[in-house]
Amino acid sequence: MDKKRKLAAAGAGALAVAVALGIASTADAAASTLGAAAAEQGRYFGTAVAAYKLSDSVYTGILDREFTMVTPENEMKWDATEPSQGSFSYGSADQIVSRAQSKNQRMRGHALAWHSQQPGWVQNLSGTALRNAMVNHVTQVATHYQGKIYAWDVVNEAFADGGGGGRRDSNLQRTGNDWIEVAFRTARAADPGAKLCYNDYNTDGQNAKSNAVYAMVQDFKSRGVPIDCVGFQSHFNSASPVPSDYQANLQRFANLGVDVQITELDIEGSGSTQAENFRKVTQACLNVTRCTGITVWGIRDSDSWRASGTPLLFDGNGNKKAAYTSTLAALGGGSPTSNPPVSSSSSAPPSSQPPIPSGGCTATVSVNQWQGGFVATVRVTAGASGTNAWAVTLPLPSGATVTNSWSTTRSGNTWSNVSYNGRIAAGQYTEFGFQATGTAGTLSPTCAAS
Ligand code: 9MR
Repeated sequence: MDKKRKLAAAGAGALAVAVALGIASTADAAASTLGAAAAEQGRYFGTAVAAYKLSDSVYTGILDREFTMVTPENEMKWDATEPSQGSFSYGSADQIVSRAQSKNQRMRGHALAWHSQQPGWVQNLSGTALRNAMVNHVTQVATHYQGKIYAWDVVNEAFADGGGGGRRDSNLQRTGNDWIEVAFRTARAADPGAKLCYNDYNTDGQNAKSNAVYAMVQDFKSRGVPIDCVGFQSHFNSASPVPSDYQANLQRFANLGVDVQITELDIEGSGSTQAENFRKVTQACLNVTRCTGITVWGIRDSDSWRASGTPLLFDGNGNKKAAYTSTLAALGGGSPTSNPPVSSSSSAPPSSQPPIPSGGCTATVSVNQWQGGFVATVRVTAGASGTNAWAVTLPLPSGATVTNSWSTTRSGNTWSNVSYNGRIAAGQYTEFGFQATGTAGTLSPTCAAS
C-alpha cells in the first residue's frame, strides 16, 4: 500500500472509531476522554493501577478508555520487588507493564528508594550494607525494566515535614546525605532512557519542605547529578487544600530545567467544590509548559487509599463525577452532548467515508543520546484544519534498532497515531516516542495528516 492510501485508510479507520463511539467527527471537535484530551495538549493523563484489580472489567474498561499512563500503586516498591535480599519478584509489576504496553499506555515507575514499604531485611540493615543493598536494588529493578519506563520515581519522600526544611530521618538518610544522588546516578546507569524524578508530598506549594527540595534540585543541576523531573504527589483535602501558589510552585521548579509532573492526584470532597479543585490543578499543569502530565491515584473512589474521602474522578460504580467533567473540560475536551454526534445511521457505511480534508501537520524530533542508545521524542503539530489521523515518516540510520515505543504504532519507517492521539486540534500538538539502540544522528521526520 502506498503512503497516500495508507493514510486514507488510517483516516477512515479513525472516522469509523469516532462514529462507533458516537463522538463528533470534525477534527476540531473536543476529545471525549481524559487521555485523548491531554494528548491534544501534548500531555499524558495517568492513573495508579493495582494488579489485583485487573480482572475487574469495570476497572479495566475505564482504565483503557481514559488513561494513557500507568503507575503501579504498590507492585514496584522494594517490599514487592525484592522480598528477600538478592531475590527479585516481578510478577505483579510485570503483569501491569505488559498489559500497559499492549494498550499503548506508558509507565511511571514507583518507587526505587523510599524509607517506607521496605522489606524486613532492609529495615534491619544500616551503614555500608544498606547503601550497597540500595545500589543493587536500584540497579536490578531499573535494569529489569530498562526501556519500558517513561519516568522513575527514583527517590520518594526523602524530606521532612514541618518547618525545618531538612531531610527526613530514615535508615537510608543515615547511610549519608549523598544517598539520593547515588540513587539517581545508579538509576541513570541502569536505564539511561528513563526520566528520573524526585517525588514528594506537601511540596505542592511554596513552603519550607518544597524550598528544601528546590535547593536539592538546583544543587543537582549545578553539579551534573542526573535529575529530569520532580513529582508533586498532590494529595489534597480540607486540612491540606490545593495551595493558592500551586502553579507558581510548579513553575519555579520547571525554571530549574526539570520537567514537573503531578504524580498522585486525589482531592477529597464532592460535587462542585471538588470539581473546581480538580479544574484548578489541571489548569495549573496546562499553564506550565514543562508540566508533562497528570496522574490520579486510582480510578474509582472505592479504589482509593482513602476511599471514605471520595477523592477521585469516578464513583464506586465507575460513573463519571462532576470532577471528571471539569477535568476533561479544563483539558479542552468535552462530552458528546456539547458537540453534535455523527449519526451512525448515515447511508454510507463509516469505513467507506473519505477522510476529513486536512491542513497537514509538521513533525519535529528531540533526541536524548547516550553511549549505545537513544530516546527520540517526536512532536506532531496539526496544521490549520487539525487532524483525524497522522503518520510520520522517520527513517532511522543503519545500526539503530528500536526496542520500545509509545503513543504510536509503527510499520517500517512510518509511525502512526494510536486511538487516543490521532485527533489534534488546529495548531495543537501531541507527542510520541521510541527508544533504540545505536546512534540517532540527524533525524528528519516528515508528517502527513488526514
Ligand atoms: O496507595 C498506596 C496504598 O495502597 C499503600 O497501602 C500505601 C503504603 O505505603 O501506599 C499508598 O501509596 C502512597 C505512595 O506510594 C506514595 N505516596 C503516598 C501514597 C498514599 O499513601
